[in-house]
Amino acid sequence: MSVPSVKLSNGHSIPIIGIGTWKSPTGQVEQAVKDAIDAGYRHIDCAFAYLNETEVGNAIAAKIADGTIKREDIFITSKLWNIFHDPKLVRSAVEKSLKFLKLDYLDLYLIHWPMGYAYLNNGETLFPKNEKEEWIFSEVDYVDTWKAMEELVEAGLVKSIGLSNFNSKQIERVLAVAKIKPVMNQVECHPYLTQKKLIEFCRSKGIAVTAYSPLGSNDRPWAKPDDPQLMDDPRIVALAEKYQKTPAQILIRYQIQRRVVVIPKSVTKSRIISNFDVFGFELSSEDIASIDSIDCNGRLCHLNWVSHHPHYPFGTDVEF
Ligand code: NAP
Ligand code: SBI
Repeated sequence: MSVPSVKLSNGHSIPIIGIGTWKSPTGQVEQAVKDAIDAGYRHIDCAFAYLNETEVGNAIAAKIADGTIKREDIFITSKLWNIFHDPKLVRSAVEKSLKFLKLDYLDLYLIHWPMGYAYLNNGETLFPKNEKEEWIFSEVDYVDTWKAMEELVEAGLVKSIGLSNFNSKQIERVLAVAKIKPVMNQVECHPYLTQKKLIEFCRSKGIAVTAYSPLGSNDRPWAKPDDPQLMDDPRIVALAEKYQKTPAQILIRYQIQRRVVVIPKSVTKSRIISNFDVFGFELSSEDIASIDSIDCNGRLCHLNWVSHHPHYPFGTDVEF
């Protein structure tokens, strides 16, 4: 069975479910991506900053070599990390990801965050801070980064370009300069943060949306023991019982029915398989509405330690 897909504004299509790879350990991600491809996934969400693109690339190469897939059968996303926002650094940044992933093109390349960080130590420092542990940012405006992203499409290194973690005002600024429009905005999205307004806004501009942390990212490094766990939420658990599915399957199916691309992460083979088994049932419109009503502006990837950045996207002055 081919994976249902979402059509992008430039005519390319993205499989509606992909496997996430943030926090997937280097010793496990290669097998996880092989398991995902064997289970039917045809979309892998990667990023330079995850520091595991070499192992993801090993898995893709192995699955091409053993005949399971051809390059054109699989959709690979990577992301420009915050230290590479200077237009002069953009091409070498994508070339690093291409080399790690052992690919000659990416299907989608995203500006990972609107916030630029300083480029130090030949790019070895991903989270630059001074001796007082204060963040060091870069002056670059993401609209200038966008113009350099466009050159990657023209050079044939990437099929599509897009954004991640951009708010509506930041998207408007990109659209105002864009010769090639962003096809995607990848943002945090789950029942605690449904992103209704941002999704509507993106769609009105022809921009598709990918939901990251769709299961509540319980392995995020800053999670505290008492934080609410989305997959244990009684409202999600009740729906799982009603449909005889797992809470994760309910959360993934919710996004699919809203036509939002979804990228659950797992390195556990049984979960990789069950998370993909979401095409044989349908949530009722009442149950979708009940999930919508869970929204509580519950942002997990808030990055509030860089909220003083001039391009921090989640300020109080923006509605969405
Ligand atoms: P997530 O997918 O919401 O949750 C991952 C966690 O859920 C892991 O601990 C995983 O455990 C567990 N899990 C997976 N399937 C499960 C199941 N069926 N039952 C129980 N637990 C299950 O979190 P995420 O990694 O934050 O988000 C997904 C992907 O989105 C990332 O990996 C990354 O690719 C992308 N992302 C992008 C951004 C961005 O800024 N653009 C930010 C965050 C995330 P195991 O792995 O141990 O199975
Ligand atoms: C990293 F590689 C390191 C930290 C970190 O925190 C914020 C969330 C994020 C990100 O920027 N993109 C992710 O997928 N996770 C991340 C990634």
